[in-house]
Amino acid sequence: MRKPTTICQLLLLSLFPLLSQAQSSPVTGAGNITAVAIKGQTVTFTTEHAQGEITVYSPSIVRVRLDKKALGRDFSYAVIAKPVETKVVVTQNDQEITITTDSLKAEITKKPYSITFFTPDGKIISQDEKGLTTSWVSEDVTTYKKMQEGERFVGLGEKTGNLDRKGSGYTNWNTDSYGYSASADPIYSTIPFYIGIHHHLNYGIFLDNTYQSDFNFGASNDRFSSFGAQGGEMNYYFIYHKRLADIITSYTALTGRMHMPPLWSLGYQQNRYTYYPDTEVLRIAQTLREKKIPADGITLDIHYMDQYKLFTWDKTRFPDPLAMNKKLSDMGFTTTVIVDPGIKVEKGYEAYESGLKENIFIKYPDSVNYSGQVWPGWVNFPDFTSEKGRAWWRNKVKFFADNGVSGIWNDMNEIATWGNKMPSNVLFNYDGAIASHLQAHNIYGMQMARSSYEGARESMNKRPFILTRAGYAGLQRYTAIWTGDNRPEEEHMLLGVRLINSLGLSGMPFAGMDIGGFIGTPSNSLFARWIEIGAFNPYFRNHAAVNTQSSEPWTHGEEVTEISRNYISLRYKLMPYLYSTFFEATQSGMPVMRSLAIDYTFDPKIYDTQFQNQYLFGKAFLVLPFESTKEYANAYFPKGLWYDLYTDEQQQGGMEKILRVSMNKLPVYVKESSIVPMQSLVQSTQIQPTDTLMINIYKGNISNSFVYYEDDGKSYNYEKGDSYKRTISYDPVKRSITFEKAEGTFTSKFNHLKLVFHGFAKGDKLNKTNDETLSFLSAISKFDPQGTANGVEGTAVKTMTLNNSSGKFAVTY
Ligand code: NBV
Repeated sequence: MRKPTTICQLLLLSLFPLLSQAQSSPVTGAGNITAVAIKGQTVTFTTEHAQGEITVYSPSIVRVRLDKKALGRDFSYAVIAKPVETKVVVTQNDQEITITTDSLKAEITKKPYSITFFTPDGKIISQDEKGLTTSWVSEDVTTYKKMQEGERFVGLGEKTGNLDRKGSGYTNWNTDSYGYSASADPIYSTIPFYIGIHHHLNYGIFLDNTYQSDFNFGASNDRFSSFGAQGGEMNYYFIYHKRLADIITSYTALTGRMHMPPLWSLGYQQNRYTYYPDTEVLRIAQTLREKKIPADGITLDIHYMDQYKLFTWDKTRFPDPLAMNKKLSDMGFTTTVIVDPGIKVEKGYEAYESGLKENIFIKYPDSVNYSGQVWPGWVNFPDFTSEKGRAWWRNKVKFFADNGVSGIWNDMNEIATWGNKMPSNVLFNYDGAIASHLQAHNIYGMQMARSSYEGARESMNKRPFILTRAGYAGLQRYTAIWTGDNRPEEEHMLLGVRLINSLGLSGMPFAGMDIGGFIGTPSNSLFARWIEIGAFNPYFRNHAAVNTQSSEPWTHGEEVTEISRNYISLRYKLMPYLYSTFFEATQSGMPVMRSLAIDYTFDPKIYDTQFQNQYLFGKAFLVLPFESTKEYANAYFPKGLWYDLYTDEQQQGGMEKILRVSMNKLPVYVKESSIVPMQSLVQSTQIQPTDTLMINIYKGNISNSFVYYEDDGKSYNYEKGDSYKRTISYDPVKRSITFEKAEGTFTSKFNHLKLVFHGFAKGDKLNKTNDETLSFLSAISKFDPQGTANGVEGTAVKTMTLNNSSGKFAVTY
């Protein structure tokens, strides 16, 4: 039976509306739009609780800003692009504002504020979750997007977890993560950019906010995906293209692209925490040469310094660093050294004294320098967010140039300190608008890498190699990155593959992981598999911690040494392909290591966790990384035709296949219609290969083109056009391979071309046709139209050798 309502209850009920009004909600939404101003490509508006601004950056990029207060200084460490003048139509009525470009339409509802992005033909690409849109809880601002049916999420930089991030949430707060677990979050760097995929559509969202940020892709909720930060503005860029690759290109148009790396940095790098004294460094270099393991880099970790003091050498271990580096250089090696940001607090120590004098250290609000503890003991930290601090560092970095060092490895720049609890009230210049540690934390590492890059570029008079552990969106403009202190475990090796793939999806092409795992000793088979995969990573370095077994290939026995030699040698032969692939990264932002989500975005199979580690290395190679413990493994071949790299055997795509795997062979396939330039084997990139460039062409049914690129590999002359660039295209309809006229002022180091045709029928006759203006047919030194059967049934490898003239010509079959 229902109890009668008491007078007291009646009184409470009648008071309830008042109570709920009086108790203000801790969540503030943007509310209704109350005023709008349209100026060119920008719409500014006021809502009940916020100020907003929407700007068209290009037909495919729209920026959205919202703040509870008036919009603040428009400043970014990540974005270097300005809005491009674009055809935009903006209309409004009482209910909504519509912004239309050639590529998309944004509809902003006024009551309350909410934004939806459409394709030109009216399909929803992304839509605010209407009840939540953008709101604040204290200083924490979040934008909520309706979760679309079947939506997937990829990218977000260096994040553990699956390729498809649906169902997970992530935090960005750069963190020193020694021996991190395969599901740890956050780890070292922050790239708040992801790509959403649904209904054969894909879009990118870049939240440009350096405070701790949080992303939710349907973790603990069935309603929305969201992104937000613990302070600052809601400031995001929405990017729409039909192809996922173009989203990366637009994102890197905003945040910049990498420069051409020095060629030597693409070679094999031998690291150790730490090789010393100098004789040991030279012994390692000598052994690599004796064992015919090609290598270019040798790296010195913290023990090269005098008591871990930056810009010093331990004079007992390294009495004459310049002489050592000269010897290494004569052997074809280039030296990289580690730097940490902390400057030892020690009277009389030059770096400390000059830092004090120039007042470049970060401080508490009462102007006392902040001290934290790291290797040298108590240290102060330069403020890389101030021009003064960066200039000081740039000047200091000359020390390395003077000592024959060409690579600077920026470690511990999250900032990492003992205790890992740097106070929030430490202040940074933040380029003219003083910021607390909360705002500056995630940007510190990138600004340190930037300072190292700028200083080294100035003083070394050639391309330096810069490596960093921490970073923020846009770091690709200055540095390469590695994935920190990983573990010698099968799971970690595959995680590393996903981390590098995810970095690549997020505009960061030059990335690597510690081959073999940092914090311990891998089994022989794991090391072998890891080296095989490393040969197909953008940055290829073997590294291991102090107090672990030494990590050179030969420490794992004869068989593993042989496997390492084979795969490292293959990488060196592929150097023309790899260097050209890096050139592509500098032009379009396309990563070197490509998650299959880039080319096969809408194929659900590639997100299956058993296939999610597979990737393309450049355009041509499908790499299938499996645990070294597996004898059989299931692979997925995306649609098309694939060639076994080792046998040329053809494999149809669009299907799964169980492969037999063994320790000495990483399954790698070549995509149909691929064009793969290779050179003869060298032991270092400093050694000239023979003057024949071998170009492998794989018969296929799709059109393809490859931009072959060369320059001196060292200087910045390429920025002035001193490069050699040639487009080679494959046309299955015309049955031709065309070499366009070479562009640029650089003379190729290859005088001859050897074309190697894979998968062509024995009966395919090859003919070379010239551009009318050229007559160098007689220059063909060898023409073998019959080809040589390579043992694979039904196919033949045919070769053709000719002079490498820079004019246009084609080969038909
Ligand atoms: O400088 C020593 C190490 C370095 O070898 C490693 O690669 C970094 O990630 N560094 C971390 C300092 C801490 C090691 C426990």
